[in-house]
Amino acid sequence: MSCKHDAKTKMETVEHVQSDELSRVETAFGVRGNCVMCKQTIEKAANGVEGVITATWDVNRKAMTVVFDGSKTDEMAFHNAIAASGYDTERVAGNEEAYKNLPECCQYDHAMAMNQSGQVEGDNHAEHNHE
Ligand SMILES: [Cu+2]
Repeated sequence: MSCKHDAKTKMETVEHVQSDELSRVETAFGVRGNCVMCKQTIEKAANGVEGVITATWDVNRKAMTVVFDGSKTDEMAFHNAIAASGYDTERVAGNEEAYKNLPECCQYDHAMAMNQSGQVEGDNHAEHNHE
């Protein structure tokens, strides 16, 4: 009773050789937003930038960490891409039209603190006021 594992392993492992010429730059900056949907929108925008390696937005800290190829792009490209999707960054205000088209839950407070150290202020018990 032997299962024949005849599956032909024809998967050639493609090795992505990381060239040393790639100038890997890591940076972090504040981006306003509310929730995981914001996270998707923000990260999608950042991942659309040519030269991006990784882009992660932290919902608690309201902060973006991006790693990119510095020979292809620069930090401002990420600020601009994220702002174009409707979100405020530390340096570029979010596009108003895009902001208005965000789902209601994502229409963050423009006065929100960003790029926080990680401690969330204790009063955030998410008591939504139903009118
Ligand atoms: Cu959201």
